[in-house]
Amino acid sequence: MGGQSGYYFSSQALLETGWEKDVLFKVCDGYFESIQPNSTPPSHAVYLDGFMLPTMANVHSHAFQRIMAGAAEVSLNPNDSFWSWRDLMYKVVQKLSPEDAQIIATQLYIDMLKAGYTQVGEFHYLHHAQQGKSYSQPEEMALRIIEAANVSGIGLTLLPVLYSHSGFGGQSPAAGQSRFIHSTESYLDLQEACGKVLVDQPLHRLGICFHSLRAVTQSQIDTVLQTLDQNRVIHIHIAEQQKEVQDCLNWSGQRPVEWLHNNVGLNDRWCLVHATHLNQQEVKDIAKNRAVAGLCLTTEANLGDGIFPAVAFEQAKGRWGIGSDSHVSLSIVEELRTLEYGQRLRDQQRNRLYRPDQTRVGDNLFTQALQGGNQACDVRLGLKVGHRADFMVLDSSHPFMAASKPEDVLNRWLFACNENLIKDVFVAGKQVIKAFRHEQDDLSRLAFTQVIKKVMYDE
Ligand code: NGQ
Ligand code: ZN
Repeated sequence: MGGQSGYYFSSQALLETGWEKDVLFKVCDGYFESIQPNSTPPSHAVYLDGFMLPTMANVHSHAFQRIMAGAAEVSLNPNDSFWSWRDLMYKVVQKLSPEDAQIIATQLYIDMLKAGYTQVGEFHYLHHAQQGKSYSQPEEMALRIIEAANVSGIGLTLLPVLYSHSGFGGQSPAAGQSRFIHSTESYLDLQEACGKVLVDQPLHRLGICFHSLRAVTQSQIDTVLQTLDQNRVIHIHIAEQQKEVQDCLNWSGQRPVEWLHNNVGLNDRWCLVHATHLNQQEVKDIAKNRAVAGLCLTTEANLGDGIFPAVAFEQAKGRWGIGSDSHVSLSIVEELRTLEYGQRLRDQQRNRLYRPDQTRVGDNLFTQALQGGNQACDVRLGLKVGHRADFMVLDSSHPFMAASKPEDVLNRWLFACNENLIKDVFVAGKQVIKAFRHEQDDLSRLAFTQVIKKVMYDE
């Protein structure tokens, strides 16, 4: 699937260098070939009516969990927690067929495009059939994810997950985890199979992924990293819950991020998903080694994880991206707003996440999430020559947009708009969302409705 070629014109566009007027974009085979501010549009250019922004990568997704979003908000006991939510999630997992998984992912990825995400890091661990039985081809479930990405038109950073154990020190997996389990050898086979499928699919990438330090041993991490391509990104869940930090301390005498830094080493290939519970040294170690913190604000709030130390991390010039994870929300607005508001509520102060060279909070949040998302998902998004021609247009009929000066657009959108303002979305020059709609909307929504009824309500 190649990209599109052509000319696009926007009267206000957010380039890497800031807002520019009357910008003419030449796109060649899905990539920006030239970008000219203060241009006159040629008659054949596609005219973009509204503020034009980059789209961004969603660094962390478990597609299948979309089916249970909003269905776990019922108190089952006074101590409901991340761990009781996980028990419910394991029950849902047992019911999903490959067809169901594909239908859920297709609708999810369409909704991501509508939300302004055009690349998704799919942290993929639902590998096997019920009771851990093998499918005839080990990449069966990965193929479903790839097909969903292709039908929707989103770029996929496929992160096949190595998941072998249920707790630190190589504890045997639990029954509820049987569909996730790979040995190091079978994982390397899966990686090879996925690599073959993704050749010649230019929107997609392949990365390496360990579920968590609970799920793999050090020798597994070492073997995988020595065997696979040294350029690939590496994702892991880490330090999300206090219990996980405590279990890691009991096992090793070190905290999770501390252990990873000391025993494996961090660099700019790593995306540490959540990294919620950090001490000051861990903040510095992640930042100094240029790893990305993959923040999933709405899921972390939903699961009661805790508040990421974003002010300290920003001061250390740490890199971070955003992910929708369990998909209780598909909204860049809600992720970024939740990040900033969590810091305000904790500190009882305003305007927390700015930088000396960017005092507009919305602009800083958007820029950092864009850059961190690129690094974690191994893509280059943003309106710049050489980058993939992904972009979105905000609805110019909204009074805040109609009246805004460009420098106020991100703050107005991120802090004061509740309805979705993302009207049009393009991936590699191709329009995938047109006036808030995707061409597969009707079919996909109907199929998803039926899967929800079957899986969640036994209808
Ligand atoms: C997951 N989700 O793998 O889907 C995890 C929960 C676990 C989040 N961490 C399960 N949000 O960590 O064991
Ligand atoms: Zn996750």
